[in-house]
Amino acid sequence: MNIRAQATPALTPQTLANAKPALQRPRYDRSKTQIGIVHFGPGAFHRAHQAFYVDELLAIDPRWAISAVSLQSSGVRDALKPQDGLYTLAILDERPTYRAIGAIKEVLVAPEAPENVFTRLVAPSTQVVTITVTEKGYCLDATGALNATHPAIRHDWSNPTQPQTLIGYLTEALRRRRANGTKPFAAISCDNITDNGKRLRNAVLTYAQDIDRDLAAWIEGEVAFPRTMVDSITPATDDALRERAHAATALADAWPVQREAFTQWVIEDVPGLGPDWTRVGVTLTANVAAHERAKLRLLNGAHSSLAYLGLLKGYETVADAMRDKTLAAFIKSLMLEDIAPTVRPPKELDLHAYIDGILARFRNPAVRHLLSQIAWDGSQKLPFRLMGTIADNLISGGRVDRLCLAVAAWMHFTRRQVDAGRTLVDPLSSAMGRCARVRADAATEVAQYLTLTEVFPATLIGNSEFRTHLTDAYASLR
Ligand code: CS2
Repeated sequence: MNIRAQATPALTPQTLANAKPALQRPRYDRSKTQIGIVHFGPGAFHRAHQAFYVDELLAIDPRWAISAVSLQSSGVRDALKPQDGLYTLAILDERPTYRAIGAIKEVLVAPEAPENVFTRLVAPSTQVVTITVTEKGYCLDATGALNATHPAIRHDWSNPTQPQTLIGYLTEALRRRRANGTKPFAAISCDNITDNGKRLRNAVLTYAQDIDRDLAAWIEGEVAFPRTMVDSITPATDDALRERAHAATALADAWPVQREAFTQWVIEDVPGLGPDWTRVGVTLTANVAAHERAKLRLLNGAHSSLAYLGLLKGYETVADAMRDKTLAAFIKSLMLEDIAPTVRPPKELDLHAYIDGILARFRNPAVRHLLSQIAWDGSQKLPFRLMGTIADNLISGGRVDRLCLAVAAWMHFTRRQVDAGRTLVDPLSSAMGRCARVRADAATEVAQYLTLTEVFPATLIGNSEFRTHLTDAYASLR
């Protein structure tokens, strides 16, 4: 339903005062905020997570408003520009709450006006760049290094002042800042990638070295690329949310976002992070790795396992799948017995309580999280979420059969999608489609998937114990 078509005022700074009291207003004067952060990838997760923290921050310090940059599409800009960047954040609990987020001052579409993006990136007032471009946005190869054969990276190397990629934009912006004598910004990856700060840093350094070795050396010595862990379950926006937000606020919001009440942001404690993030509940620590490993392997590993197994059983949402006692028990055992032993949690984290908390979050009936959304981009997610755990268990003698069942479920999911003529949302959809079309015995079909070296590390491809467990799991799901 197009809510805008009704005689309902749209959410704007002017109409905000007339919204129902249920809509929490920004606790600061937006007209007095200045842009101090550039964000790449203004998707739902950024707007529900980092922008929420910044909205809290602006009530303390007006220097940290966001200029959001989309590297591809204009959808978010088209939706938020008429709203002057305002949007509704629905916090999904037994009684949902609604909050007008004012942290985003503008949304730029890089291909339309790249120099506007660079103006923001090069401004001395911009001290922080945050990033949620999803795993595929970094243009990395199977080893986590910059993919030098990636067409967009090849383009940027040939046109370094007119880039298309995140890596290209960051490098060119840093080149201009260095040329102007401006201190660098901190580049803060907020994507679900193992050691995200280091992988981003290495990708930028590899890219920069091919352009200007002195620039690369300056970046290496001067630019902070802190590691982070981010967490909040953020279902994609749908018309049901637009209608709920409209009913609760009496305003029409073209693109509200929603998330669970739980949110966590852990950033590596290094100099030059811009604002005092701890004032809004962000954890600064030297030991991000422990938080990240626990979250990526336990929450995200369980999420992907539940998604593919749940979809094969015909469920639609995470909560639906968790109501299946067999599946819920499987996921709990997978987490407690197969994944937890590979996690070295922060000393302050009670792992069992953490796992129970994740399972409770999965069961939350107020959060309608589509399994099909989690199933997107499996080729980019599984290496971080399951393959490392499998590799560790093969070395330690831990169980891999249940982990392999999850991987086999991903394979069968791709086959079902292809057989049904449904879209495979994945950067490797073509290669995965070729695997899915093979009709042979289980071992042969599995061997075809094992040619996907972006998904399966060489150590697993060459491991006969892994191949046996994976083939058995695959055959059991046929
Ligand atoms: C989910 C994540 O869609 C997915 O792949 O597993 O977005 C998950 O909801 C977040 O990482 C939770 O913090």
